[in-house]
Amino acid sequence: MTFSNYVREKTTKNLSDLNNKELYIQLLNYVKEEAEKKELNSDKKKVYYISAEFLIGKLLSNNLINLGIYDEVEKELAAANKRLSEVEEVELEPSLGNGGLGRLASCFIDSISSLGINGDGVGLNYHCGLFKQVFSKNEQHAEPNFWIEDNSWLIDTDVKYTVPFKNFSLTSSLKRIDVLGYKKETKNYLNLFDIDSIDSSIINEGISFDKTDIKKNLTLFLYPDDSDRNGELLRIYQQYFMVSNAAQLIIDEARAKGSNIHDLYEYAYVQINDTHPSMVIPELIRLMTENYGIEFEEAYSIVQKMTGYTNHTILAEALEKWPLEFLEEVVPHLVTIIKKLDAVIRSKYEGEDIQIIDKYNRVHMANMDIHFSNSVNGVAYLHTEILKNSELKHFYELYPEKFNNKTNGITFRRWLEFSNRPLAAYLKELIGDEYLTDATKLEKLLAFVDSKEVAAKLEEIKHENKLILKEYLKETQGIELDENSIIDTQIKRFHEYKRQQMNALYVIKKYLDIKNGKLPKRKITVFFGGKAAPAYVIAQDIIHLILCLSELINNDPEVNKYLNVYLVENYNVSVAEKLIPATDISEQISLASKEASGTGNMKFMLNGALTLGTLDGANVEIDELVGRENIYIFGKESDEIIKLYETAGYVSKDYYNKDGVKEVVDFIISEDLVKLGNKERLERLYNELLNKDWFMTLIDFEEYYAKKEEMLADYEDRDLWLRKVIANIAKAGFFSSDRTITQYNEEIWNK
Ligand code: Z57
Repeated sequence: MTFSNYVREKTTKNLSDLNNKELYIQLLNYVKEEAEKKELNSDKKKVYYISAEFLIGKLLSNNLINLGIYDEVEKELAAANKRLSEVEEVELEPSLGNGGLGRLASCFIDSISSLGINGDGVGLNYHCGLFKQVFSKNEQHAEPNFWIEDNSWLIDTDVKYTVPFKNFSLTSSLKRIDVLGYKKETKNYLNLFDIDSIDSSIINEGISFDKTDIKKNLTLFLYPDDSDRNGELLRIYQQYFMVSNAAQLIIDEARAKGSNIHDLYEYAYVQINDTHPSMVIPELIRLMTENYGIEFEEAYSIVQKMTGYTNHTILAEALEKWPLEFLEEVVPHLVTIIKKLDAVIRSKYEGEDIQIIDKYNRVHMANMDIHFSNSVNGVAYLHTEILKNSELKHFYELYPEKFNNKTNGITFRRWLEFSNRPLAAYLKELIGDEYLTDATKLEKLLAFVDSKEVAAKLEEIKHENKLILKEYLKETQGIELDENSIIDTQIKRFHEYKRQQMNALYVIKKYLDIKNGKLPKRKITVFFGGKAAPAYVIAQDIIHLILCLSELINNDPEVNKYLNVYLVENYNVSVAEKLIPATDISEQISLASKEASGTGNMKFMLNGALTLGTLDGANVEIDELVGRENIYIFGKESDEIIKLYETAGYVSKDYYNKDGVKEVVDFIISEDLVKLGNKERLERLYNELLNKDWFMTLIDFEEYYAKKEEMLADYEDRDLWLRKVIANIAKAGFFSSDRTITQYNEEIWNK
């Protein structure tokens, strides 16, 4: 049934009689009914992708695309004088993730479903999700983001489990979201566990709330840390609640299919996304031994056959180590199992650094995962090599067969087909639509690298996307974008290792250049976007610096003709979908060895931006695929950086004292800037850069500046630039999450 007929049947009205909100609700129900008709995937073995985060983004358009009815619905609406893009605006964005890790999980469930694999996501239904970022006085403030409305994609079920804690038990309730594969007859679920007694009235100002009453707060908020951690009890409550529900679901579903538990590994595979779900290992063992009379040794060897651990970082602060006393306070029944697992390892192996419980009585979650799973993977080639050769060296020596790489990927349905309609349409015209199911087919574009016509068309599409972005930013953020400027974008969580502060130093240098009469050939617009964990002071200071620079530069008539700087407010998936297609320069400038993979880098490449980056994470693979002539690489390499850490060989003052660096860094505490901001913040950041600079901002600054100048010069050679653009799009196929998931499926889940 067409959408207009559906609406007529449900409401006796025509599309033109409904407003955007009403249309949204009708579309939501229409899609949900279509989804209900789909069968679940039903292969004997089912994958459970357990993750504390699923940064799914808005679902309406994604579902329309996967159902194959986006164009049709758009046309029907247009005929009624309605715009689908305006209806899409009505949907609130679910914010169940922080950044890359959560977005990866969402691309993965899209691909699992699109490949027809039997695999669900399992996580938590945070009522406020990640905080909403608001700027005032050039600083970030955090506010709760209520994203669940009466009409939503969540589907109630009557699945309930009892989750035991030390002093009480909680009853869960399971909410589901349909995960529709691209043009597939079958579907999967995203399972989000929740409790019915959440009480948002305990929220004080901002996102502070009473941490003590678990019944009221368990799934109220997502922890706002990304690649860094806050050791709080509530986090343990959340994690255990998530995995106990997951483990009970897994066992129930396997039993329903005939498992006698001794053969559980034939019915289920659990992918552990970072260490947040690691307690699923002892919890499965606990349930098997307590409820099904299985011996401890057999229980852990069953679990060992059905779990895999994915590592997403080498940053020590992000590797979870829970104090045993915290676990005792929340889940003493699990501590019993963890201690037994620790004893098994202690009796077999000597090395202190591979034990589960260390001498300070902290439980190393990753260590438990590595011993009691059959697969350990990194998320990009370089990252996995670093795990094997340095971070997890001793584990690799013990279990070489467990280690494997799965380079991350992104779903092209969301990150091309939906977010860049003009490019997707043109690609279809040029090379057909096979790339939607076999992304390597994008290589057909290579035949057009020298085509002036294709180059001109791609240039036109980029311009069109800049105009779409301009309208969006004007409406939502009050920003006046110059669509004729070069767009240079760094969007990701704020973290020192990602070095937004180095980009800010570039902005300062450019500002000083312009003030000194060294003018750019063409106007440059620098975009930043990202949130900082509220507890991460230096990251907040970096945000402050950028907001101050933005105010200074955009209001200086001498400068704003050549340079604009914006930090977009509340960066999220929806903002990314607009910024990426309009961008020319993709900033991927992390300190080499620190960014496990990155996935934004892949999205930009696919959308025709060129990468300015270090040889870090998946940039290394982009470089290899496109060739050095199609990417802008600068900076020290990972080996050298790792050595510098080992020898404490980096002294930031040595770099600061070089010509041309000092005046740029000093500008942070100049009168011009301090008068726009908070002196304490700017001085703290300045002192950090001078005296510590743990993530080595200054080590690559000069090379970074020079490489960006080269890039800006190349941009003026339009033929040259667009040839590179074509080469990048053509080679992006490797980064489809369909490729990544095919590898997980063949090399881990069904090995
Ligand atoms: C997170 O977003 C990532 C790693 C973490 O340990 C945590 Br906690 C959150 C990111 C990495 O920083 C990215 O480099 C990577 O691309 C992404 O995970 C997905 O693997």
